[in-house]
Amino acid sequence: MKEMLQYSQAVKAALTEGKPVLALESTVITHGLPYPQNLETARELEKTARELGVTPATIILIDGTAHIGLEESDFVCLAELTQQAQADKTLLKKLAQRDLVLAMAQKWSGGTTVSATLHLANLARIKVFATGGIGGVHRDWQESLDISADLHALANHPVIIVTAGCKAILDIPTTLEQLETLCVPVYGWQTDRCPAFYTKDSPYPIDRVDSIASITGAYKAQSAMQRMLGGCEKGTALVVMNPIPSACSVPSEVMEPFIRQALQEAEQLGIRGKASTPFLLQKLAVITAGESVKANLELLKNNVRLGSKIAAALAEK
Ligand code: PSU
Ligand code: MN
Repeated sequence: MKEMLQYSQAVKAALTEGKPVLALESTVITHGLPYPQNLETARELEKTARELGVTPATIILIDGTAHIGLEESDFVCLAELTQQAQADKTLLKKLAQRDLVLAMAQKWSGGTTVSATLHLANLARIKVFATGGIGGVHRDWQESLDISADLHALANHPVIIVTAGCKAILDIPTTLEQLETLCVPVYGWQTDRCPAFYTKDSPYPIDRVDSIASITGAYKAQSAMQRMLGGCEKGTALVVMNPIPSACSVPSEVMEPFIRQALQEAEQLGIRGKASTPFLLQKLAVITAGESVKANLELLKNNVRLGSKIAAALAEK
């Protein structure tokens, strides 16, 4: 069997030398943006990390191999794949953690969600991961029981993850309750209110942290406790919620009616399960005439900047 994980030269070197590495997810490439904007964004996010002295590790499945960092040839391959996938959506799948094993066996290609990226980043011993927004408890959870596998993965992988809060399409207070139940620490970066993805805040309180040292300190405390237990205890993710920059924040009064409209359309069309999140985000892009996409790109870059600073601080001796 071919190697399951394929490291880019740069990521392999950085990990060997103990230099900082930042994992990046890929559903935004496969399901969030159209070609060529998707790959331009992936390149820009990688560049943002590099400018801060951090090696980016975009994680994605190509022909059943999990790539940990991309080479130029992988970008070329992804360009072809994303173009072909416009006609045949099955060519690029949305892969959550549980989907990885069949995808590897069947040699599928696809974007890794937060749960799958956490799993692969942890396997690759990468400690910090920047994403746009984590999944969570969907608003209709009482009927659908739709709760993202991201939450379960957050409870089981000791990785620092930077996110622009909870996706606004979700039930935010219930998502925060679930994270509490799962013993997953949630920190607000220089804020004590949960950011809501496109909007910089929400009424829901979270623990505030003001320095990178508080985050790396908490991570080191967790690692030390894991060592005391001889590695029997897995540790959880530390979720750092980083608000979208004020200049790009869309007020919730503006966003909320659009979200309700998108949710209503999803219901009418019977969109459920894993199709839900990509459908809602794409619908919002159409309803807001691209405004939501612009906000999404800004918050992604913002998260890569903060994630890079955390990764750099953790790698300091
Ligand atoms: N960004 C997108 N589309 C997506 C996601 C992000 O443009 O579908 C993903 C994230 O990767 C997140 C996932 O982990 O949605 C959650 O999906 P679900 O609610 O099906 O668990
Ligand atoms: Mn779901």
